[in-house]
Amino acid sequence: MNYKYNILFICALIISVISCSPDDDSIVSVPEKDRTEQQVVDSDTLVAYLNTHYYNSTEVSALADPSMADVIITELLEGETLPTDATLLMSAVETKTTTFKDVEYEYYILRINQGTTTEQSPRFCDKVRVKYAGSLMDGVEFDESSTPVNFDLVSVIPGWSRVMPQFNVGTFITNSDGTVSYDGYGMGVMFLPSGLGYFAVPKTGIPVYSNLVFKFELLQTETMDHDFDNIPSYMEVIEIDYDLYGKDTDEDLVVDFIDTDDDGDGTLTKYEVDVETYTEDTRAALETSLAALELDANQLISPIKYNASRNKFSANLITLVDTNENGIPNYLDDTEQSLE
Ligand SMILES: [Ca+2]
Ligand SMILES: [Ca+2]
Ligand SMILES: [Ca+2]
Ligand SMILES: [Ca+2]
Repeated sequence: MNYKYNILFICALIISVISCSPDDDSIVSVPEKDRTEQQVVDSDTLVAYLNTHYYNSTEVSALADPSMADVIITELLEGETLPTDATLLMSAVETKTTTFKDVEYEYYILRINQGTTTEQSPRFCDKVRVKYAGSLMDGVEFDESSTPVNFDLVSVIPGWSRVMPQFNVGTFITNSDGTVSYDGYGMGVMFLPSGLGYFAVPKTGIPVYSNLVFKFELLQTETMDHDFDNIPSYMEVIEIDYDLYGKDTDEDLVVDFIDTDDDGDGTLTKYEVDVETYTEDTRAALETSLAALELDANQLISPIKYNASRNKFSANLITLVDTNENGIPNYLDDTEQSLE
C-alpha cells in the first residue's frame, strides 16, 4: 500500500546519494593548508593572545613550590587595567624559534620553575613523566592529567619534544607510607602554534589549525633505547635538529634508532658493544656503585631498571668497542665482526 511512497523514497535516496557524492569527494580532497602561511596566521593569534592575557605572578612567586594549578591565566578585557599583582603574558614569556618540516616557528614559554635536578633534562627522544593541562586560545580545556602520566616524546606533538628538554626534572621522594611525591620539578606553560601541535589533524575537542596552551609539571625523565640495541636513542638521531630520521648508517632505509643492526653487517648492534651489568638490592646502593665508576669517553650507563620478580635494581655499563682503532665503533663499522 505504500508502494508509491517507497518508490519516491528510493528515488529521493538515489538522488541524495548522487548529489552528495561530489560534496564527499570535495571533503576528502581538501588540501592541507600551507605551513608557512598558517604559521603567519598562528603567530598573529598567539601574539594577540599574549598581549591580552595575564597571570597571577605575585601570588605564584610567593609560593615556595608552586604547582601548575596555581598558575591562573586570565583575559584582560578591553578597557580594563592590568591588576597590580599580575603580569601580562607577553612581558613574562620567552620567545623561542625552531624549524619543523622546513618552516621556522615561533613559540613561547612561561618559565615558572626551571626544576632543581640540573643535570637531568629529557632529550627530545626520551620518555617523560608529567602532569599537564591543555587548552585552546579561548581557555577551553581539551585534556588534562592531574596524576602523573608517561609520554615518549617521539610520539607526541613537536612542541612538547622542544619544550621539555628546556626544563629539569625534580626530586623523586618515596614517602614512609609507600606513596611517592615529587619536589622541585620543572614547571611552566607553553604556547604553541598549530604547526607544533596537531596542525591539520582533528582531535577530540581540538579543531584543526588550533594553537595550544599547555601547563605542565616535568616530574621525571628516562633515556630511551627504542630498538633495545644498547645504544641510547639520542646517539642514534640528530639531536640538535630534533631529527629522528637523519641517521641511517647502512642506508637500508631503517633509521638507526629503530635499526637493530646499524651497520648492516649481519651482526646485531647489541652484540657489537660490550655490556657489563651492575645489580643491587636498592636503587640508592646501585646509584652509589655507578657513581664510583670512572667512565672512559666510549662508555655510558643505561637507565636503572627495576626487576620486580627478583626485587633487584640493575643498570648496564656499555662500552663502544673499536677493535681496529679506526675511530668507528664496531657497531657502526661493517668491517668489524662480533665480539663473541
Ligand atoms: Ca638504540
Ligand atoms: Ca639502517
Ligand atoms: Ca640502532
Ligand atoms: Ca652490526
